[in-house]
Amino acid sequence: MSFFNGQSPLAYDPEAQGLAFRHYDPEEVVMGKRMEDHLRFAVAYWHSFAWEGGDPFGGRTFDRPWFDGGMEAARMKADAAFEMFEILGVPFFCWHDADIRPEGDTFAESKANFDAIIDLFEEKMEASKVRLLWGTANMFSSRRFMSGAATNPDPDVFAWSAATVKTCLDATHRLGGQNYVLWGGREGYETLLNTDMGAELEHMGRFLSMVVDYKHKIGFEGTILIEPKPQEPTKHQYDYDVATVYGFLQRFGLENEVKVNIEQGHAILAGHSFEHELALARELGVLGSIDMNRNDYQSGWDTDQFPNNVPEVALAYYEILKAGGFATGGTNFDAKLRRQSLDPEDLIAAHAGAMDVCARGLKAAARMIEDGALEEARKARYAGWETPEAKAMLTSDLDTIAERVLAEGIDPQPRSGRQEILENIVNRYV
Ligand code: XLS
Ligand code: NI
Ligand code: NI
Repeated sequence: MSFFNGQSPLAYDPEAQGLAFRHYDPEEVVMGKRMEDHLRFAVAYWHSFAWEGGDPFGGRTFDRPWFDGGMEAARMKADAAFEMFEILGVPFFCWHDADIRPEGDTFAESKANFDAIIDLFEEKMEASKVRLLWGTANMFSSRRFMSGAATNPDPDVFAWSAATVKTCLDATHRLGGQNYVLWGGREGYETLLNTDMGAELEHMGRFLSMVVDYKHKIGFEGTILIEPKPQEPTKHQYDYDVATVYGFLQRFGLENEVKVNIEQGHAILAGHSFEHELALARELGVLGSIDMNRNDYQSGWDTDQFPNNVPEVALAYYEILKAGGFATGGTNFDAKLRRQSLDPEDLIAAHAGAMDVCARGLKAAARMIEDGALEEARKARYAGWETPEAKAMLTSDLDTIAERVLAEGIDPQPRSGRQEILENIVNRYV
């Protein structure tokens, strides 16, 4: 049975009027690599197949045949998901445990449901080309996690969370996942009046260390990723942004073990741009993967819209290309339809459009790099640091430098930052 009305796989056809890719040609070579291998697209199971279209003022708007039901419904959902992967030709997908299996009455029952779906995925993945970009655990939806998972004041929730991550990491390993993601969920707090912040941070650090140890124990070769987000669901989230996460990793000696999964919308919520977060992660050596979406600039919450802003996406891929591209990471569409977009066709169109936007962004980024004008200008701006006197300062001390300023009569002359000229260069390509 087809959920997508027998839709055939989308073709690359720049002239097409209907459902097709107008810019994404997986085979096109960009800077020596196939576009598919650069972008490494993934569909997010939760938004596309588990989300019901609710908002704070109203519940379910979507009508999906798998919404109410147990294992049979979960299998139907998997059929629809794999049908869509095939139509889009995406190389990857991502899941939380809670997206793919019905919750049981006990941990053991939930685990049995989960393992049965992982068996099904294994079969389906053998029959198709799609692979797992990452798995993760949903440790925020159930009321059990209302005060956090690893940072919960109740040690039984810590234990439950450890068992959950073990189960999800085992499954990710079994399916050949490229990464394993930990997004903070409710690792944060609502009020300091009831919170022991020191204990919570300590527990979170221990928890992450155990995850890393377990990864090595089972021989999982993927990357462990943390996904920063500043607020929502809790008022104060401990994984605020890339800089905060890096400080945390350093504190627990994990900066060479864990990388970051950066989401566009989370960067905006943190008061940064996407490219800021990407550039910082690259400079710190922790750039892992991206959650591609678009955030509303006025709302103040995580709107998870499909991307449609080519200039923004181009600057993001510019930073990724400068980092040498993805290793185990990829472009996961952590994006959902608007709740009035009811039809199966909307889901296909949303992904196809987003893939085209990313393709345009990638191609523009590659041309900016090949053109070299931006990097030349950046280099020229710092050229003064190439001189031996300037280099010597970095291993010198304040009084030696002060003496030189007096002796040589140093008198800095301000120079233009040329921002508008550089923006005009970017505008040639986007
Ligand atoms: C929520 C996060 C979530 C993670 C996976 O805001 O983006 O979807 O990507 O848990
Ligand atoms: Ni995300
Ligand atoms: Ni998000």
